[in-house]
This record gives sequence, C-alpha cells and structure tokens, in this order.
Amino acid sequence: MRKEILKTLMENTDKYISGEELSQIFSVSRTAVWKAIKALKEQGYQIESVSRKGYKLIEQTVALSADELAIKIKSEKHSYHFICHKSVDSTSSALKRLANEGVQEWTVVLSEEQLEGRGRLGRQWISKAGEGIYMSLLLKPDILPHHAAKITQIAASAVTLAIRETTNLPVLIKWPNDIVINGKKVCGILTEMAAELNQINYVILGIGINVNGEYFDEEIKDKASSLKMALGQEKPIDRKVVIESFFRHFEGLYEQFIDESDAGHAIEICRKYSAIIGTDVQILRRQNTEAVFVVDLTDEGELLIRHQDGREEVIISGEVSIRRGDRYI
Ligand code: BTX
Repeated sequence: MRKEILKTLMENTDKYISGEELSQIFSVSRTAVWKAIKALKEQGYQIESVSRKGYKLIEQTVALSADELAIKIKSEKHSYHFICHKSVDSTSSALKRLANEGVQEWTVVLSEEQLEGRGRLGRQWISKAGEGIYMSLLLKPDILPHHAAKITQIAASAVTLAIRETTNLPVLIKWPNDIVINGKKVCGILTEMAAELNQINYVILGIGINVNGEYFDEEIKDKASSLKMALGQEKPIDRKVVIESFFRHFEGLYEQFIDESDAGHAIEICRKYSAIIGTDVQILRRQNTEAVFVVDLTDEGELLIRHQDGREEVIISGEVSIRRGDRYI
C-alpha cells in the first residue's frame, strides 16, 4: 500500500491529494495513509502536508528505495523483488543467504554501502556509502554450467548500454568483467554460481558501479573513476535512472540468451565497445606476464589472442588479468 501511495504521489506532483482521497482510492483508513506517508518521509521523500489540502511530493529521495524501484522497473515476464539495505557485508553474500532459503528468481539486493564488498578471487570491492550502485540479482537459468560465464558478458553489455544511455559517457568493456572510462574502472561485475555437474541451482550476478564518488582510496585511485568524476559535473547522478536502464537492457539480452540459447547480441555489443580488441596488451597468468595482441571475442564470449610467434589462443574468462603498459588499461 505504501508503494501504491508513493506511485500516486509521483504521478501527481502538480497538486495536493487529500488523505481522504487516498484512503478512498486504496480502501484503507486515514491512519493507515498517515502511517504510510510517515514511512515514506523516513525513507527521505520530501512530502508536504497541508491541512485541508493534503499531501504533495516535493522531492524524491536520493536514497535507494525498494518501493520506487518496484514502481519504475516493471517487467511483463518476471516479478522483480527489490530489497534495499543501508549497510550490508556484501549484497552478493546477502542474496546467497536468501537464495539458500529459497527466495524467488529476480530478487535483487541493493545496499547504500558494503562493508565487505567482494571482487573476483577474494579481492575487495570498495563500496562507500551512497556513492555507488552495489546490487546483486538472483537468476536460475536452465542452462549448462559452462555457459554461465556468458551472463557476465550480458551484464557487461547491459551496464555499458545503460551508462551510455543515461550519461553519454563513452564507456568501454575491459573483458571480461570491467567497464572503464579513460582507462579507469567505473564498474566491476562478479558472477557466482551454485551448481552441480549438469545443472545450475542459481547464479548471483553482482554489479558494482562507481557513480557519485569523488575520492578513492590510495590503493585504487590510479585505476578507479566514477561516472560523476568522468563527467566533471557538480550535480550528482540519479542512481535509480541508471539502475532502471540497466534492467531494461539486461532483460532483453538475457531473454534472448535463455529463450534462443543465443548470447550473440550481447557478444556483439561487447565487441563493439571493447577496450582491448585490436590492441596490444599484457596478460598476466600464473605469475607470468606476456605481451600479446587481442584479435577478437569468439561467439562464445572468450578472448582470442595472438602470441608474438603468431600462434593464436582462445582464453576463457577468469584465467587471466589484462594490463596495458604500466596502466590498468
Ligand atoms: P575484480 O576482482 O575484477 O576487481 C577487484 C579489484 O578492483 C580490487 O582488487 C581493486 O584493485 C579494484 N577495486 C576495488 N574497489 C574498486 C572500486 N570501487 N572501483 C574500482 N576499482 C576497485 C570486480 O572484481 C567485481 C566487483 C563486483 C562488485 C559487486 S558490488 C555488488 C556485489 N556484491 C559484492 O560483494 N560484489 C559485487
């Protein structure tokens, strides 16, 4: 009901709506309306209450709100279930706990901050309060486990399209799981899976986007950037707009992958916006660094490289780290 009241206020920002009207529309008591308004104000929505006129939404909250995301992100096929925390160890860990309790597919956990945000291979993902998008999505795809890596490519394409659409920033994809701008990382993707040999139980897709941060810790300041820093603007970026755009793009690409067993469109986007195809890079694997040329992405989303002796090799994700000179990329 709180969500419905919020939706009504969002659709009527040009006028006051009385408590009486709201209680009639939703067939609830005036006290229930008052309680819902109070809860929305506590979430940060600025709602003006004027006696004998009613309520008017003056300003939406900058905080992430599960109610608002549920209003903005609608799907004909899936029922999203958004959960927003103020602080959590890791949205992916929190979602994993829920997944083990059996929550539905398309459950999304978001948090204003993460105290133990995780990257790949036990690395840390720095997740300061209010500065980024830290979210994890639960998927239960009926595919063979070895195809799950493509979900990272699908997410990378959707994040890229969403950032380009909402900010116009020319972000690129650093295969397999980073989105970069001017050679610096603005987003990392962590795809984790619980599976048996031939069957996936679930996949947790974790996405971290640096949106409004302006300072990064010493250890990452040379390789990290945020959308706001890249735009060089004062005004913060509305994270909810980026999130909505992400899900819109992700859903289409993911559906195609599941329904038609075809990640081709996503791979095409990854090719088009690749930061490394057609360039010389260093690949780091098992303590060895080697200069190679990146030829292409295969249709399976693997990286095709050419060694200096002319030999070509296909690399699967997770196997290597990629650098350019002494730069991150
Ligand atoms: P990764 O292993 O490719 O990158 C991790 C590395 O990136 C770190 O070792 C550090 O050098 C650098 N780094 C750490 N924090 C940041 C940052 N904020 N911006 C830029 N660079 C950074 C990338 O792993 C996958 C990250 C996924 C994060 C999401 S957030 C929601 C979900 N929950 C969770 O715990 N992880 C995922």
